[in-house]
This record gives sequence, C-alpha cells and structure tokens, in this order.
Amino acid sequence: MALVEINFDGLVGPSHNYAGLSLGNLASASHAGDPSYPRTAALQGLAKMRHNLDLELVQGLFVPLPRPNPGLLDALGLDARAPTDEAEKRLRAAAWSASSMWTANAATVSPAPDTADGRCHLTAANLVTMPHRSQEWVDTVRQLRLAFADAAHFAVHDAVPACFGDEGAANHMRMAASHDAPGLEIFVYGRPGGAFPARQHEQASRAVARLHGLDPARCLFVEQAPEAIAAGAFHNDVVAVANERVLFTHEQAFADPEGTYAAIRDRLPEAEIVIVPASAVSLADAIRSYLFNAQLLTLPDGGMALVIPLEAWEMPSVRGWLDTMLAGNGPIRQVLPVDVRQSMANGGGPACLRLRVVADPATVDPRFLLDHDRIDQIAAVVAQHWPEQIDPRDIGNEALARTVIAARQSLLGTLGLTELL
Ligand code: SUG
Repeated sequence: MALVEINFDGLVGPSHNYAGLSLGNLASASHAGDPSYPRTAALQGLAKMRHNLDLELVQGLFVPLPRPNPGLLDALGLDARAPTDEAEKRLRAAAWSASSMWTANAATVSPAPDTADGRCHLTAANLVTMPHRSQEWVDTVRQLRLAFADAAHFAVHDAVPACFGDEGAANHMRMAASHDAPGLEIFVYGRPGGAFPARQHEQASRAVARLHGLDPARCLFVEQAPEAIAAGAFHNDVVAVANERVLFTHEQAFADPEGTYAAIRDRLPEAEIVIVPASAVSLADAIRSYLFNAQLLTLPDGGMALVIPLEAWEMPSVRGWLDTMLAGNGPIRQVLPVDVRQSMANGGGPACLRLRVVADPATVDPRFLLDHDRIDQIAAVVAQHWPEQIDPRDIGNEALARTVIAARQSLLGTLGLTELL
C-alpha cells in the first residue's frame, strides 16, 4: 500500500478527571472541580474513531499511560496517604491525569518524503511546561517504539532536552501537494513573556527539524501571535490546521500573518489558504468553540472534510461562517460535527485527540490499527471497566486507584499489548 495518513487517536484513560491543571487552557480552568465521566469520555472518543473508519480512512490507536503514575508520586515524595494541602493535591492530581489522550502532543512527525534518510521520523514531545504533562514522554516513547518498531521505515527519537519546551504536533503543520509528496513543514513557536506560558520554544522546534533531517529550504519557523496565546490558544492547533495543500486559519493565529502566508505560497505555489476573519469569528469565539481544533481530512474521493466539535457547530457566529464557506467554492467541501464534550471540557478537541502519521499501514505494528471489530472489543472493555464518574475529591482514593489500574490492564490484555503493562 502507498503512504497514507493514519490518525492515531488516544483512548481516554480510566482516570479522566477535571483537576484544572493547565494554566492558559481556559476550558481546563473553567471545569476545574467538576465531576468527570471517564466511561462516556472514552466511548465518545471511540465513536470519533469509528466515524473516521466509516469515511474509509485508516485509523490507529494509542493506549492510555499508567495512572496513577507511581514513578511521579515516588519522585515527589508523595505516599499513599491523603494529601494535606492544595499544592500536594495538585501534584497528586498530576500523577492521575489522563492527559496522554491528547496524542497531538505525543510527538512531532516528519513523514518519509520529507527526511534525509527516507524514513518517517518521530520525536516524543517533552511537554515540560505543565508538570502533569511532563511525565508523559518516557512512557509515550515506549509506545511509539513498539508501534513503529520497523527500523527500515521509522526512526523514533527521545524528547529534546527539557530546557526547551516541546509540545509536539500541536505546534507543527505539514503542507504538501499530497500526503505522499515532499512537504513543507511549518513549526509554530511562542515568545515567552505574556500572562500565559508559551509552551513551544523555537529552539525545540529547530532541534526537532535537525533530528528529522529536514531540508531547511522546506521548513518554516513561525511565531504564534502573542494575542492568540493571551486569548487561550495554548497550542497553534487551537487557531490553525493544515492538510495537504490547504491551510485553514484564523487571521490572528500568527504574529506576522501576511509574511507567513507569503512564505508558504513561495515554497508551495499550489497552497490554498482559507482565512477566517475576526469580523466573522472573534478570536474568543474561535477558542471557545474550537473551530480550528478540527481534523481536516482528505476523503478517498479527493475532497476535504472538516471534523469539528459539536460546540463549534452550535455557536452562531461559527455556524454562520461555515454555512457561507460551504455555499462557496472553497476546498473544504463537508463539515462533520462530532461529540467529544468530555475531552473538550479539558481543552481537547478532535484534533488534539489524534496524532497524524503518514506511512504505509503495513509497516505499523497491527496491534495499534483499528477495524470495527477491534473498536467493539475496546468499547466492551471500557463499558465493563472504566469508572462511570470521578469527582476530583476522589483522586487519591485507593479503591479508585485499583479500579483504574485494573481497567488499563484489561485493555492491554485485550489488545495483546502486554509489553506496556
Ligand atoms: O495540555 N489539557 C490539555 C489539552 C491538550 C490539548 N491539545 C492540543 N491542543 N493539541 C493541555 O492543556 C487538562 C488537564 C486538567 O486540567 O486536569 C489538560 O491537560
């Protein structure tokens, strides 16, 4: 089979909860303390994966990481007793976080046509800005090395040094005439100094480009607009998404929008840039609705579809703009809303939940690829083992910890992924 785009979705883990851990992520802050519904959350994610399969696309899966993370609790000197103060509670909640579900932050991926050695390169993201996310990469890289073990086709790199924050594919866009053609890789970084952290450092992006053996002439390093970060766009994928020749972006996504568009058109003359003006959808509405945290997909017939969260479909300003777009003659021909409300309440839309890898599916470990039967099997494990509800006050509860650990073990047993136990 030829190189195709495979979306690897993160299954929502059994400890999914709302602890309000992400400064600068307005949804995470506003839902802090709410009860969460891990079973519903995981089933919503599986329905999204099924939806992609129904579109005849290749769909993959990454499994949740071990939580509560004993290594983090030990390293912080936290024992099994109930925490005594707010700071300790937050640290304990970090060890319980199911944040690895947002696999757009798992790694940065450069497909084979872009790299010097003709292999697909993946660098795990260190996620150092947020304590609850900084624990992910060590386990993520184990999973990547299993899924992409075929060294003739893949190279998996450890995260770049922790002095440079890296948040993976959420701040990386690839444009190309088609997925299997050489691409233009666009790395978007933030400048620190604002009220909210700039999670992606320029030097991390440059290191990833070097590690992947990219041609400097086909790389762009673009600064994210400080006002976008200040408005809650903690990753570029909250305000822009690219697919093949199309960039779909809010007009306030980049610090120098005109310069960015010109540089893209210069390197990829066939580029089509669909710009949503602030007069139609304000930055605040774009971030609240997650219009741009969409999966922009090429369907088997060559047309493009935008998989958006229901929240975007339901927002009048966004709906008005989408209706106008669909009535026009642009490259995005369909809009497909999906319900991922449990993930959305923590700031993770359809695009956050997936890592895109352009590869021949035959070169990927088949245990990480899905068909309808495997989705049915996973849904049965979720229905049986995932907690129905978690109140943030339950975090630290030993019986709940046992349930969460057993749920993951059952999943790994079902998928035959016992190496990850
Ligand atoms: O890193 N939320 C994640 C959401 C990540 C979204 N990913 C992309 N945009 N690609 C984050 O802020 C919330 C956790 C909590 O509050 O408990 C959280 O980690």
